[in-house]
Amino acid sequence: MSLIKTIDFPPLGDERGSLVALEAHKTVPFDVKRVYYIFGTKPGVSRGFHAHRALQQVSVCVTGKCRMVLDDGHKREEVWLDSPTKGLLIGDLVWREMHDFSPDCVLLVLASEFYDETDYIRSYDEFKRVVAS
Ligand code: T46
Repeated sequence: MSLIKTIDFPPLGDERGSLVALEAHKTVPFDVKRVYYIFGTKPGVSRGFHAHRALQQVSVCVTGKCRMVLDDGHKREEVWLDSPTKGLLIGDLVWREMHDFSPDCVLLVLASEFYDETDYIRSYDEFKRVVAS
């Protein structure tokens, strides 16, 4: 089964332009407790390099693009987030890396839980051990 689970957000545009609505349990398959966004990423910088123990997230580049790499401890897959109507669903115990941010990239993330540093696995070796156990 592919690690890449994209969600197509229906564009609700009219003659004035475009609009996307993200609603819990409709376009986003969980209760949204937190929203954050990443912008102004410096040239050549990659981010992420961690997994979460119990967190679901949907990520979307509302402007610009970046390359998302996912790894479940057995395989690695990647996808470009390059459209404000394309979301990427990432569940528990998936290692993620974000690369090749365009200068205008704004990566919006909706999360199922409040911020909790203890939920992070920031060592790839530990991630492999947790996945294997
Ligand atoms: C993820 C990718 C896509 C907070 O205080 N609250 C928050 O909600 C978040 C997300 C971060 N922080 C603090 C923790 C660090 O001191 O902001 C700093 C940067 O966070 P981090 O190094 O985790 O950023 P990224 O870009 O590597 O990862 C973030 C999310 O943490 C992560 O869950 O999936 O974006």
